[in-house]
Order: sequence, then structure tokens, then C-alpha cells
Amino acid sequence: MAQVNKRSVCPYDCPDTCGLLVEVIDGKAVKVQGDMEHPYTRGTLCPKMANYEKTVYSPHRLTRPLLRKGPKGSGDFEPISWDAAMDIIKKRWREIIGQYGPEAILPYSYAGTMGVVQRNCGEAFFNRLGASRLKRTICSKAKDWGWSAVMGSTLGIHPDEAQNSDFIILWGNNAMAVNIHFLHNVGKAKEKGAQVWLIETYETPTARVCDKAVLVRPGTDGALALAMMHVIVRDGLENKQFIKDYVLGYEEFTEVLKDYTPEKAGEITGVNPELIEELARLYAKARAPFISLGSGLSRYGNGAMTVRAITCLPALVGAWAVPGGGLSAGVFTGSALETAIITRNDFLKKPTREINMNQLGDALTELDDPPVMSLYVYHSNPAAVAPDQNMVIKGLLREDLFSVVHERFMTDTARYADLILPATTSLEHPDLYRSYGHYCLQKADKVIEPVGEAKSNWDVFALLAQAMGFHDPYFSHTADEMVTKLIESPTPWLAQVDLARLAAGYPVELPLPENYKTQFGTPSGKIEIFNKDEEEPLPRYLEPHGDDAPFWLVNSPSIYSLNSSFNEREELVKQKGGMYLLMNPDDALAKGFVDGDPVVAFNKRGEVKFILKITSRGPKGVVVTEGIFWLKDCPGDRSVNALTSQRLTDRGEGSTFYDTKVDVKRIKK
Ligand SMILES: Nc1nc2c(c(=O)[nH]1)N[C@H]1C(S)=C(S)[C@@H](COP(=O)(O)OP(=O)(O)OC[C@H]3O[C@@H](n4cnc5c(=O)[nH]c(N)nc54)[C@H](O)[C@@H]3O)O[C@H]1N2
Ligand SMILES: Nc1nc2c(c(=O)[nH]1)N[C@H]1C(S)=C(S)[C@@H](COP(=O)(O)OP(=O)(O)OC[C@H]3O[C@@H](n4cnc5c(=O)[nH]c(N)nc54)[C@H](O)[C@@H]3O)O[C@H]1N2
Ligand code: SF4
Ligand SMILES: [Mo]
Repeated sequence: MAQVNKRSVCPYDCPDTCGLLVEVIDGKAVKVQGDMEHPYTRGTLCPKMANYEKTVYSPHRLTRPLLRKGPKGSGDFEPISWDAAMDIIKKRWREIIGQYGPEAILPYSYAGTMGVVQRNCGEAFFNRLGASRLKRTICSKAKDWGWSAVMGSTLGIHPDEAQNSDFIILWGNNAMAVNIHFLHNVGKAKEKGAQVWLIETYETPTARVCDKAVLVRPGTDGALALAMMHVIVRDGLENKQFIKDYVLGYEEFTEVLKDYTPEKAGEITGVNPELIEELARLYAKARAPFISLGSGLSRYGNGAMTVRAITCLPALVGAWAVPGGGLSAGVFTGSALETAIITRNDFLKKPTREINMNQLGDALTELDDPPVMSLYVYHSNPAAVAPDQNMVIKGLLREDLFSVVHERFMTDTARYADLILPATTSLEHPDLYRSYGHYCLQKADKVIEPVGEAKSNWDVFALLAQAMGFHDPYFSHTADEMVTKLIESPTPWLAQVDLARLAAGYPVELPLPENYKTQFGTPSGKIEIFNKDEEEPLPRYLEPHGDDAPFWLVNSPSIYSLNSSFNEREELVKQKGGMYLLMNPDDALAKGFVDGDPVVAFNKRGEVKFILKITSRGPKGVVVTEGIFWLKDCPGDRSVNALTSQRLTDRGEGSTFYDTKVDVKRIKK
């Protein structure tokens, strides 16, 4: 029996980017644990990854290329060889290019794997092909925009900084589900006496670790932040010296703030004005207030402006100058690696059409000149995760659309494909990972051989390049070689780390300059409350889009899945308990609903069946569902995104998933 322990990295779209230890016996991964030597993982994993080997060896893994036999969406496929699959793609793409040009081909990918090579290599291929380009905006573009409008390219705060805070606000951050390792830092701060408050739309599982939960009406956090700053300025609690040294536009901003009294904000947010006063004073008087800002609140029509307003808070009280103080909107490590050697924008002969990934439904059903005639999906599941599911599925059902899906599982999207290609899991291919929640970089070698005939993104794009007759040397490298090239391509940041240790597969931390928290990466070198380049140079409150319906629909992440991933694991699906719609007891009473009722949430975009769960965790007027289910596990024939819309955010063209309203009715039993 040959037993070895190998290091790897969690490939999922999660800010924690955990270091893994994989126990391999006779070439089979038998156990996956958190790496004790990883400074952020500290030896623990979340419930999803604790049994990753069950995902890797799941009986539901796709192991051979599959060609559609039955009608679209029927799930009726027959296995074919990789050679045959490549021949089919070559023939169809050549026909489409001949008739419509290469822009009739649309790639669709997001973040099934976060490794820099496997995630980004498709861009090189599609640039070379001259296909339409996908605007990858589904996650947090408005959040990034709002942060940058105030802070420019300022480095993200180190997550461990929170350990030294005495007042932590988890602002729209469901850390228990989405970045559980940050709670280690929250715990350390609490041991030293810190207070922890949550600002949310309902009492998430994270509320359990907080001293207080403030529940706002969805999409109104901007008004809350502005009212907090109103109180701070009104009561002279601002940090005058910090403002003088580091802040641009304070005086003009105080004029704006005059309007946002706690009473007015109370009306907008539904939060008691006295509670707003208390929160503002606690925040301003704390020695080192720390805000951990989630992304959910940015997925509204006013998302970027909301984030801008909240980002001004630490500037007013000088939190950046104190150990333990500041605001985290993420960690930005993009400049550490020369990703351009993977994406190869230089392969693009001329700028091609760009299509916003939030508007896939429209792109497939309405776009002309040229229409989208082929969709190539890799490491994404748009039939489940993209907004306006009915339009997406209508598009996927088009008889004249040639759709290819490269996947590990028979996802909702794969089910509608003409051709499915089996994908490897992260243990079956090499990559290099950076994080958006901490500063470690880590290389992961292949740990086991591919399951069945699965191939990695890199290897499939190499085959496609061959089929399409692209002879650029790029496509003849191996993924291992590309990982090495990334490590060897110098960047100012990479020059400061131990490259040998990185190459050997250990986590290495990117160093931060001393005083980085007060080195502001804006044109003025100051925190720009006033930003002359914005259409609206000063933050104010904007309303969300809303819909003509009575209930806000919050569709929050679940502890037991990650977007639509992990639904292959029956035990995790079971732990979710069912596709519930949480409703406040008063609303349920008014509707005459009882717990467990089968209900339909509906709006002008669609109808989705849920099981009603009555709970006082949410306020009146808000219904909540957690996690994205695969259609096969839904009570009805649609999942949550049949209700969400393709509308975009105020800035950044981001998604507006939570900017959704519905009505609810009971289904006759
Ligand atoms: N277990 C698990 N982990 C995940 C994910 C998952 O689905 N499940 N998703 C991954 C991904 S893709 C990302 S981008 C990251 C971050 O994942 P995100 O989905 O951005 O999660 P959060 O940052 O916690 O933001 C979601 C929270 O915002 C709250 N919220 C919604 N609207 C409002 C509002 O108007 N105001 C306030 N105050 N709160 C609001 C929701 O109730 C929810 O609790 O996590 C990743 N990790
Ligand atoms: N209603 C609602 N919708 C949402 C959200 C929400 O909060 N509410 N969150 C949104 C957010 S923040 C995001 S980021 C998006 C995420 O959307 P996606 O990035 O599409 O995320 P997943 O649903 O995890 O789908 C990833 C797929 O990639 C596959 N995969 C994994 N590794 C590989 C690989 O190496 N190669 C290939 N070819 N496939 C692989 C997995 O099996 C999985 O099916 O969803 C968004 N959708
Ligand atoms: S999903 Fe997140 S918390 Fe869970 S193991 Fe992966 S990186 Fe860590
Ligand atoms: Mo995301």
C-alpha cells in the first residue's frame, strides 16, 4: 500500500482559498483536510470541502464525452470519443464562422475553478478565434466600482487586522457561509472584548456569533451609512486631523449629510432612528472600528453607490490610521501575477463584440447581427446561476443553437447541451491560486490521475486549438509549464516572495508595505469622498430598482452549497433540508399560510415553487431563500433565478440578484 500526503488548494470561488492536505493511497484520494501550516486555513475546512473526495469520486461524475440523442433538455445522450467530439465541434464552428463570422460563437465561463491557468486559458483560445467576448460581471462589479471610486487602487486590508478591532461590523456579510475562516479573527477580537454587530436583511446563521443584528430593508444600506455619518458630523465625532491629512471632499460632503437625519433614514431603511444613533456613536467612539463588507448589498440597482457611501465611514473617523481599524471590501492581488500570459489579449486581432454575462437570456433570444449560434460553457452553470432563468432556458432550447458544455456533472446547463465534455476536478490538474480574501499564493500539482476520460480546461483548449488549426506555440505547452511560467514571470510583488517555496507547493504570503493602510491609491493620494471623475461626484442615497410586488426576495448563499456547486453531494443537499421560502409570522398570518405549505413565489419574470418556512428571523415584507438548487432537486420545474432580473447595477454593469420583488401564493395540496 503506497500512502502519501500531498498539498493542494481549494479551487472554489470562496475568499478563503484554503490550503488542503490530501491523503492518497494507491493513487486514490481518500481524505482531504485543512492544512495546519496554511496561515489562514489553520487546519480547518468548511462543511462543503471536508469530504471533497466524495465530489471527486461521485457516481454522478461525467466521465466520457456525450452527444445529445433526444430532444434538447431531455437528458438523453450517448457516449462518443474525444476525437469524434472534436470533429463535431470543428465542423459546426467552421459552418457557423462561414455563415455568420466568429462573433456568432459565445464563450460563457465564470468561477467553477479559481486557478489562474485553468480559469483563464479559455480567453486565449476565444481571442484567437475572434469570438464574442463575455463581460464577466456576475459577481461583484458594483462593489469593486464603489470601493475604487473612493479608495482607488488602495491595497485591501489584511484580514487578520480584525483581530485587533474593538468593534466589528459584519455588513451584509454572511461569514458563517461564505468566509468562515474570517470568523477566527472575529473570535480573537471578541476574546479581547470586541463587540460584533451584523447589518443584514434577515438573521443569517452569522447572527449567532454577533452581539446585535440590525435588519435593513433590502437595498437601503446607503441611507443607513449616510445617517450614521450625519450623526457623526452633527455630534462632532469626526476625526478632524485624519480628515485634514487624508480625505478629499469632506466639507462638500457635510452639506449632503445634512439631509440624512436618522428619522429620514429610519423611514427608508425600516431601522429605528434610535438604533441608528446608537450604532453611529458606537462606531465613532470605538478605538478601532472594522467593517467587513459583503457583496450581497451591492447586487442592486444602486449597488455601487451604496458601497461608496459605506466606504466613506472609516474615513470620517480615521479608522485607517489605527491598528485593527478599517474596512474590507476584499483583497486585491491581481497585480501579483502576470495573468496576461494566460489570457493573451494580444491574440485578439480586432476588438470583438462584448456580451454582458448577466444578460445571457437576451443574448440568446434577441441578439442579431450576428445572432449567437454557438455557446461554449466551461466552469459555469448559467441555466442555474444566471438571472432570468426562463429567458436563459428559452435560449438554450433553440434548435439552431449549437451548445457545448465542459463540466464535471450533469448540471442544469449540461442537460440542455448538444455536446458535453467531461471536466477534471482540481485534484486532477495543476494550477496556481491567488485569493480574494487573504494574501497567500499557492501552487497545486496534480494529485491524482483524471477520473475516467475527464480533461482539464487547459487540455481541452489545446485540443480545440489543434482542431481549429491554431499553431501558436502557446497551445503546445502543458498546464504545468504555464504554472511555472507564471511563477517565473516577474512582477514587483512576486519579486518579494520566496519563489522556491512557492514552486514547492507551500503557501507563501505576499508582503504588505508598512503603513499600507494610509497609502491611498487614488489620483489625489487621499481618500476621495469627492470624486471628480464620477457622474455624481459625491455619494448620496439612490433607490434600488424594485418590482411591482409586495415582498423583497433575498436569495442568500447557503452554508451547504457554493452557488450551484456541491449539489452533487446528496448529504449536503439533505442538510439544506429543502428549498424553503422563509416568511415572517405576521406576513404568513395575513396570507393565511401555515408552516410547510407548498407555495409559489412569482413576478412578471417567472414562478418558482418553494416550501414555506415561517420564522421571525426575517422582518415583514421580506422573504428569503438560501442557496441555488439544481432543477432536479426543486419542488417545481424552476429554481430561484426564474425570479431575478437581467437589469444591471448603477455602475460596473454588475448583477442585481437581490433587487427582486415577488408575491407569494399557496398551491392547492
Ligand atoms: N457557502 C457558500 N460560500 C460561498 C458562496 C456560496 O454561495 N455559499 N458564494 C461564493 C461567492 S461566488 C462569493 S462572491 C462570496 C461572497 O458571497 P456573497 O454572495 O457576496 O455573500 P455575502 O458577501 O455574504 O453577501 C450575501 C449576504 O448579503 C445579504 N444582503 C442581501 N441584500 C442585502 C442588503 O440590501 N443589505 C444588507 N445589509 N445585506 C444584504 C444577504 O442576506 C446575504 O446574507 O462567497 C463565496 N462563498
Ligand atoms: N440567485 C442567485 N444567483 C446567483 C448568486 C446569488 O447569490 N443568488 N450568486 C452569483 C455569484 S456571486 C456568482 S460568482 C455566480 C457563480 O456562478 P458559477 O461560476 O457558474 O458557479 P457554480 O454554480 O459554482 O458553477 C461552476 C460549475 O463549474 C464546474 N467546474 C468546476 N471545476 C471545473 C473545471 O475545472 N472545469 C470545468 N470545465 N468545469 C468545472 C462545476 O462542476 C460547476 O457546475 O452565481 C451567481 N448567481
Ligand atoms: S469553500 Fe472556502 S472555506 Fe471551504 S474549503 Fe474552500 S476555500 Fe475553504
Ligand atoms: Mo461570486
